[in-house]
Amino acid sequence: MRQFADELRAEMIDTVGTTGGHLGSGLGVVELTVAMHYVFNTPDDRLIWDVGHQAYPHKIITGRRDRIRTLRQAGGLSGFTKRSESEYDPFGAAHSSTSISAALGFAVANKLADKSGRGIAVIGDGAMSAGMAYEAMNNAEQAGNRLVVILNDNDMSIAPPVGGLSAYLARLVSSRPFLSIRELARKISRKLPESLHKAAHKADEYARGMAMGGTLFEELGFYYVGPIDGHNLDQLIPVLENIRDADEGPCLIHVVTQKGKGYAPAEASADKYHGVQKFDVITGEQAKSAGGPPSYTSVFSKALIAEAGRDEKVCAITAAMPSGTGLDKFAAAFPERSFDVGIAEQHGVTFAAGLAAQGMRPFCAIYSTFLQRAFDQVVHDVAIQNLPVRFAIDRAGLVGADGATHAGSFDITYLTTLPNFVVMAAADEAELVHMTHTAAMYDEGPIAFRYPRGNGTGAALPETPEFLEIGKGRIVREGTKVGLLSLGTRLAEALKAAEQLESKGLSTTVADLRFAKPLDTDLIRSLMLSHEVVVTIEEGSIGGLGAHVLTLASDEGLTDPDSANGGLKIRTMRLPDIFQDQDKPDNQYDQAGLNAPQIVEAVLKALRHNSAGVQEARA
Ligand SMILES: Cc1ncc(C[n+]2csc(CCOP(=O)(O)OP(=O)(O)O)c2C)c(N)n1
Repeated sequence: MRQFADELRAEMIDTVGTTGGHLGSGLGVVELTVAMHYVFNTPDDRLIWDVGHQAYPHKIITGRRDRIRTLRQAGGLSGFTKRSESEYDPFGAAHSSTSISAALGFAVANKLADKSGRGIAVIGDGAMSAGMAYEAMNNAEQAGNRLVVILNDNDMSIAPPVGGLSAYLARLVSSRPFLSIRELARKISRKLPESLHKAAHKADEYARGMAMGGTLFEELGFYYVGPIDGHNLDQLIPVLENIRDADEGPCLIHVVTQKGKGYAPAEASADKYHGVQKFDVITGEQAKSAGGPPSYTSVFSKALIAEAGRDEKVCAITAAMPSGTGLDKFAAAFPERSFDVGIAEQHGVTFAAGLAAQGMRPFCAIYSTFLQRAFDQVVHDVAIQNLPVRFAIDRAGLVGADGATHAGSFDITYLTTLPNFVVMAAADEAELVHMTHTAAMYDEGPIAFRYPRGNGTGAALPETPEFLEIGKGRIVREGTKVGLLSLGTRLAEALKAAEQLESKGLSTTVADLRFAKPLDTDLIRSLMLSHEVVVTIEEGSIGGLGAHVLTLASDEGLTDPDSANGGLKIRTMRLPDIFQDQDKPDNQYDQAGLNAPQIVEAVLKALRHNSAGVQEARA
């Protein structure tokens, strides 16, 4: 078993060296993965990895070794667990803290069907900071011994973990030595007759309660076992076997592991190689990114630091993503105005609402995909009360290797539907600086601005940021026949398309709308009245800019045959109505049909439709 674990670890290091991806978390659970598959009867016992980023060793030993080097690439294995990939992935993930709820669902379904399979959740200490984990534990009783929770405590989230729970787990670990085999035997021996065992168990709990208080998990109705050394197979296997054979109610096994275990460069690095580029296995040196313009994240981070320097009410909130959002730099500059709330987007948003109601100027920096989790807080706590919370929405649009679970597809749609909201999208990094400033200055209500993953366009950054007039776009290029209404960073593609259209004799206007809400109705109306074709382009799902522009046009009768511009043709370009798999972002936009050639094609098609198409249809 030891040798098998060592080989698995080596295979994983070699793989991620060639693919890049999540390394530290998987290295930390190599022994746990081996032990779980050895002891439990997967796939009938449903093994659910929280987040799923630590599941590479699990993938290697569940029939996917031959494809493991396709991880995170087009057509390859997902970087997370995925139901369609294997019967050993009973539940897909990528957003955190869902595993206990899902495992409970499996356990209860089996109970109802009188089947023996368990729901087994493996959840990290970072993921344990989210409310959902507690909501699930609060209901766990229903599952009886069919629910097993393995708390994989490596004392790390992506960044060091934060808050009272993390301190509590650290106290639990430091106040109890790892259980010895003898203690284990005493604690969970099945050899005792049931009644004696129950009495012994009660006495044991009582004694422990006297000494240090029952653990939080015991208070929630779990049978707590731990802490256990998660790299010691001689300890892991008997514990898991005992739990497997126990008739005790829901169990929580507290396993202590080390992120990055067994690979010196990972163990030595501050983030334990949570997510890495391809790297040299011998030296651990990661491939340098190609260089080029600064990332949107870093431009935002600098811009916000400048705002906070001018205004002491500016503060910032991250939900466990300080480096991903650039707020690590903000925290270094303004530690007392920076808040990492842990993986707790919902709490983070309502916390920001409270700060705003008390006169602060909070910036919630949350990826588009993770803000989804806090939608009701955005509606109920922020929008209805019209509180000036600023939302800095990173990773907007398609994100590449992380695939559908991480795509920022929906925020334009879900935010523009809310009364009171101002919603902006940056076309380049200079615009991002203006938008950060505009958000800082705007106290009338909630305001959001979105920007993509990756490097900017190389646009010169403004010395002094401008306040953008709310609800006003800008004309970037003037023409007469075709009007391209762009929102966000597709502007570059819209400009390329305009060049190509011009070369075909189609004079093209390009507008950068800046605001998805409120819409620049004057600009849109005037374009619609003076151009033959108007096309909206956005990096978001159906229901966003395109829907609002169409609604405006229909409300004002701008496309009616008897209107001033009767026969106007409007087309909307947006993300397709599917969950797109991982690929390089450029390819993803190609598949989505949002690159310059496809914009040109949409315009030509609209014009053809005008002459041949419509007549054909009428005939
Ligand atoms: C809802 C949500 N917010 C943020 C993230 C980003 N994220 C991915 S892994 C991770 C840290 C998880 O820490 P932990 O559960 O302790 O697992 P470890 O990586 O340490 O094994 C975070 C914050 C996420 N996946 N889901």
